[in-house]
Amino acid sequence: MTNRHSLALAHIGVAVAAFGVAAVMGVLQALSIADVEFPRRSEELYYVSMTAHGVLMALVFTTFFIMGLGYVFAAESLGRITGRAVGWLAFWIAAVGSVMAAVTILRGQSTVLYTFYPPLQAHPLFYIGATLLIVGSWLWGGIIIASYRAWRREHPGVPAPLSIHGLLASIIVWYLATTGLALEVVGMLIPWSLGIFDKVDPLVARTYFWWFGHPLVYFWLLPAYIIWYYVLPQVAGGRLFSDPLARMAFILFVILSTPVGFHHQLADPGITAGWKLTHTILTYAVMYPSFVTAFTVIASLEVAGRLKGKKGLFDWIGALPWRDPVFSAVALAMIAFTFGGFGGAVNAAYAMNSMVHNTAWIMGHFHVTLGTTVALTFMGATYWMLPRLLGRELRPAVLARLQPYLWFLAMAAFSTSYHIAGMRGMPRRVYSAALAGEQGAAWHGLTLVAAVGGVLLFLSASFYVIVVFTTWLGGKRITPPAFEFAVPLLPPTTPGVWDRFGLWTIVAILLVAAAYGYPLLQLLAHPRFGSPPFKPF
Ligand code: HEM
Ligand SMILES: [Cu+2]
Repeated sequence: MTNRHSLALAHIGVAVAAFGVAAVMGVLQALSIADVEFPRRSEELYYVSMTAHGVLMALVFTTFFIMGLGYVFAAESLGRITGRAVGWLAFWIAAVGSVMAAVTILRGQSTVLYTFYPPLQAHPLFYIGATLLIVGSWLWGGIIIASYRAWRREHPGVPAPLSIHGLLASIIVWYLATTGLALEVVGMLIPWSLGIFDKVDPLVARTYFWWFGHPLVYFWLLPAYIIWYYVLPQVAGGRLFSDPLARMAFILFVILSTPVGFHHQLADPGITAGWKLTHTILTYAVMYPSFVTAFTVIASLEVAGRLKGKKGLFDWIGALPWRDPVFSAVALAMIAFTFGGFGGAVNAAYAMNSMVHNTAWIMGHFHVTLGTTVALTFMGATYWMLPRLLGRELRPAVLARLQPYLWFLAMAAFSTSYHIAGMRGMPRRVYSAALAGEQGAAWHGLTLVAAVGGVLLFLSASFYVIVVFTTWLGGKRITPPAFEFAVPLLPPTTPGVWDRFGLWTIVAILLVAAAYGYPLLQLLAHPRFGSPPFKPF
């Protein structure tokens, strides 16, 4: 490969391949839950497949895609990737780690679901593989930071391009998040799986996991927000409504995305109500930058419609390029987030959480947020990048055009039915809703609708994978279009308070220390008994 974007392309290729494999598993799970028979259906296959689906989608697809996107932004906005050779090393470390983890899952030795809560125990190579994926991503973050610093030396006194501002925010969030994960995996799970410790404390492990698990969602979301702020208005023919608001939003995520993890542990013992409440309040605070994002991006799109001469209250919406898959994918992803955000506010509320905790509602929720807001944005970003990276036209164009709409409609069926089933008490992660007797009969219709949604989602996923690989191998050659980014209505001239990354990182570290220090000390000081490992199959 002589393409100057080969590093980015390699990452995107792995991401799309992981997505494709995981999509097959997703549809099998949806059928199984609805009690639809298919060859070799079994409990074991269901849990093996769900572990693979969750890990490949939530960890491999997202991380590789974000790394690829980061290299594109560094090359285009900074004009450089400092340490390309290290970039390839990081790619191979992450790829080998992902394959190691995937193989132990598919061999049935790591059926621990993507949250890998102990005392469920996986094969040591699962934990080591996951660690390597993270190590690769750490090196990637270092390369982006090094590229930024080299650019900075040549451009003193100007604010970083917005894509890089957002990317640096994502990387800081990622380093803060993965510190928790490293404490859990390296400090507890790897030695335990190797037999060095015979017991592990599930509560401490879960606390480290959610220290990682919530900012993880912002590590997915912030790169999507970069596309919303910086690419979408340009694709629509508009301007970025406000540059400082965008910069502020990214910094608020740096500060607020981590000290909120207890909202996943509202039902866990051993953490006092006061700390749970503190994290809940911070969770509501971290919704604010998302509201700012929705406002700014929609205003930017309105500018696009106005520039096309629309004067009415809503007629500018029809003037947007809904037939362009880059636009439709990203815009539908944003619409999905209004539902996702609503559900998230329910999950975070102490009392309402107890109605939906660990029910099918949760998987309805994260398929609209991660599975649509993030994933559909990444699909739109793929359609934006591929012609520019490869110098080829998207092909087959009609599949690319249909794919985002099909995903959106299929997800509406899939996710809405699981939300309702969850409110009727259906647990998540169940092999077959029909097993629950009479109660299950009440869920069965909903799970069937969800299964139809799952099949259509799979169809849409196949369209995406087909478009990516057909374009890559056989798309019509064109002069690559330029990477163009949205221009703010009022471009910034000097760096402001939101450009002070060093300061905000310190604030973020202090907040994490405050939010986790004392509760963790309490947990570690309790008399602790620990649990021996369990392997369900
Ligand atoms: C073809 C499209 C998809 C289908 C049909 C599908 C279907 C499913 C089903 C049926 C489950 C099982 C939930 C349960 O029993 O509790 C599941 C779990 C999950 N899915 Fe998807 N999904 C799809 C796409 C995605 C995407 C795009 C993502 C993220 C990028 C994603 C992330 C997850 C995660 C993290 C889990 C949780 C696994 C666990 O509980 O350990 N899915 N999916
Ligand atoms: Cu969370």
